Amino acid sequence: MGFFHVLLASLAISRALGGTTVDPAVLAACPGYTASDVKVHGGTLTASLKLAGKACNVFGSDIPALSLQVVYETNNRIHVKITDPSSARYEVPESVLPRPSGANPVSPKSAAIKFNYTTSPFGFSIMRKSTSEVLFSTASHPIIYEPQYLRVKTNLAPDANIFGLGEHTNTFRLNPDNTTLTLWSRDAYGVPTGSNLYGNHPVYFEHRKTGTHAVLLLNSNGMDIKLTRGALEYNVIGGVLDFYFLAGSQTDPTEAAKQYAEVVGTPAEVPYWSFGLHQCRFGYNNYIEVADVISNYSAARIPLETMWTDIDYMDRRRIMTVDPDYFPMNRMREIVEHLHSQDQRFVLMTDPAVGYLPDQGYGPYDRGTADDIWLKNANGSQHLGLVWPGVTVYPDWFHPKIQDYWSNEFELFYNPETGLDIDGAWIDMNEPSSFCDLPCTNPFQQAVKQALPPPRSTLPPPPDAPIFVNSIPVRHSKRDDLLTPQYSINNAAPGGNLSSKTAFTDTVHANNLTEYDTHNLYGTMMSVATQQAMLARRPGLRTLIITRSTFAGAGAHVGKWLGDNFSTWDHYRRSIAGMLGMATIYQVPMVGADICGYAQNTTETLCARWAMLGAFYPFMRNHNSDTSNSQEFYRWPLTTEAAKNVLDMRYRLLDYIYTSFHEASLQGTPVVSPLWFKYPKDAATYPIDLQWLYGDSILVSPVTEENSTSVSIYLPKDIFYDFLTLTPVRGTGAPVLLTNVSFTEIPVHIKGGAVLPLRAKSTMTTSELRETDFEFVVAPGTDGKAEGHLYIDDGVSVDQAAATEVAMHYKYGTLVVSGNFGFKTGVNTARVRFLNVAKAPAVVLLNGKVVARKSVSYSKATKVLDVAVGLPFTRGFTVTLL
Ligand code: MIG
Repeated sequence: MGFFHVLLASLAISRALGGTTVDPAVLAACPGYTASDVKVHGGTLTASLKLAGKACNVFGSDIPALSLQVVYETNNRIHVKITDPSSARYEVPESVLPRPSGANPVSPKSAAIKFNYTTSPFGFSIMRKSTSEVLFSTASHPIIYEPQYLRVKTNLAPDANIFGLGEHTNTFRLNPDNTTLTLWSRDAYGVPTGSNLYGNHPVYFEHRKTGTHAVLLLNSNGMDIKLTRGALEYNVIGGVLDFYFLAGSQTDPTEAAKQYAEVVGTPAEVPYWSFGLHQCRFGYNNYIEVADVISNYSAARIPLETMWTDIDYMDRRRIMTVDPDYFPMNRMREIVEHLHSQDQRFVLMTDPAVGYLPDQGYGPYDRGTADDIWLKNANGSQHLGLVWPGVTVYPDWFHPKIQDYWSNEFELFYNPETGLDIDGAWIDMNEPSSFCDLPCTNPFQQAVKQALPPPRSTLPPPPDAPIFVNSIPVRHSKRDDLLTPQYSINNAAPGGNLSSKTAFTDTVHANNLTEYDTHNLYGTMMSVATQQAMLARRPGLRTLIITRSTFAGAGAHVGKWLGDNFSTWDHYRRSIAGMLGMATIYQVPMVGADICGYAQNTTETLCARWAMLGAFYPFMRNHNSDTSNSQEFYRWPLTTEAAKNVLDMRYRLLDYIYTSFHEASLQGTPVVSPLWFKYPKDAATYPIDLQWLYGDSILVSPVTEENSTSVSIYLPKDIFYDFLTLTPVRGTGAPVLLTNVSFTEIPVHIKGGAVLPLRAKSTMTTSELRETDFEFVVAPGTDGKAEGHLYIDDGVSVDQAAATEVAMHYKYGTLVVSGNFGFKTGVNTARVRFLNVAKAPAVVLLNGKVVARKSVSYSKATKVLDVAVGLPFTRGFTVTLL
């Protein structure tokens, strides 16, 4: 450290714990680059960039010459890449994130945005052509390009609304004043606001009244992104500058989401059952407790779809084993068989770290060693970490044999005949996490003891392993310092070191890639390998995989939970922004926070409120830490009732959200979104992150304060309908105070303009739900029209032989349901409910025939007209109100 202090002091840089700040005078002396040799061919521009003066060498040596490549890849996407032609710098491998094609550039004339540049000093900007607005501009901020430091700064409008740059627990709309977003995967217990968390998504959406656009910096190195009023600044410790500028749209933010999905991939479809209720906890002590929870849910008549088991099941915390005394295989198999016989499901946790247990007959270690697939130290030895089983090795997801290894381990342990027939996989600790504080100074045995939970059996002595080999910095090359680069990102891990509590950054993957460059990809690569392993076990079947660490593109493979939150009202509220970040911005829509809170003790009312809020996360799971009081929904009367009430809503809406997911998988349309997505011109919606839309048309507005039975919600100028009473509510673009919201109710509104496909009743399992009739709720908009979609398939197959795709259109008193009914549901349409009907129609026609009086009912009080239909859902139909 002393060496760096001297060095850095001479550059007038302070390297405080918690990030590096640079003296503005030093930056002002940076020369930037001059562009020359500019060549334009249709939608492609290339140029050479030469250092424009004396190097400033802020955090290393300025690279004297760079290459610029600009491609108008589509009418809405410009790709700007700046590389060092003299050396192959690390770039996010195509194998991890395949790039969209740039092979057929479009003409700049047809593009919605334009790349402009200045030659000397070189700077560039992106302009929306239709309005001439500058969306991004490096003007007056010279680019800095060094081996381990990249700096790009763009001007922003002072009132810019910026979203994204997560994972974080900040407000959804980022505070533009002095906010630093640090991207470096971290096991972030307690998900502290303002710190780097598990996932990394270097993309932001900027929304203005005049439009929404998006910017992705496709780079997996550690970085700080700093927002100061009027500017956004990237400080990156490696890789290349690889920007995608997305035009988005002047009118519809959804276009920005779709364009982002074109770059990182659209979300994976998940099984129908995965929208059921999931129950989990860390600290089920034995198989009997697991079985009891399953029984207690059914006794309480709360529909439990999937039971989960945390690392408790493992033998001494070793993956791919069961504890022979507490979770014996035959009993665990009995549980899985019981669940499956009841149309319920089972998910288990798998960690990446494998116990370092040479010569002990531990198959996962021995087979991996035989295949040589572990992450390596620079000297070629196995890199050792400290995780649940004690000393561990880490799979290297870049290794050519890794998929076979991982699939084989899944096949052996999760074998339906001999092992645990899981329906989905839960993958944790994949930042990757380690319990070691660099440089692992605790006496090793102490560390192992601290790492493990209060023993319920006596721990074996730890193996005699050379853990401290890692504490001596090993230089990767003369040039790069992989352990302590000069620019220190604001990593919140103890001591702030990049290698703290994770695999060391000087470790090496196959192809000589370093952990320094690829750290942020670890969780996503494990996700892909796990998806493939699950597909290999059950060919052709979709699966549910929930990961903790993600990078851009992860959603194309897996879902994610938001990590170790607390059972607090603050984390209850923050979870909404967390969900919106993942689902709306990052294209990871299968997302939810731990309902009722993970660490600390929840309360009856917090858990009741959270059950209801969490029913409108796409992924609904109650999960708890090992040291917290039990919090299954049946534990308290209010919570039980709240959960039942809201699961009734969630299950009736299940096909609606399933349809939304299907559309997302095709186009990247968000499954949940903030209000501003639907009301982009209404500035009052921009900061709102305590209300959201579940699917296109369900507005969720939970009570947000402890002990409160009221909530002030915002209703834009539009028409809404109370979800339960179906009565119309006019929004005026002002706050509305809702009072007397009991602890078992959550305010939910239908946004006018929707035809909702609901199941006529909820059920105890999603299998039974699929056998339940439909009903359609017609909720006209202010223009008197409404529409919706319904997509149905078998719910589990990757490739569908047949699907039902139906559109519902309503206008001027006529509902038309039409489409393709390829998938046979075997159910009927029970009824159609028309909302906001001013007076009972004289006659109702169903497919042109008069409907009998007794099949029509009208309520003056609610203005709801119910029409019994009773037709098999095998072809379209029309209902006309005359
Ligand atoms: O070091 O498996 O975020 O959900 O219960 C903690 C035990 C490891 C962290 C996960 C949490 C899980 C816990 N895990």
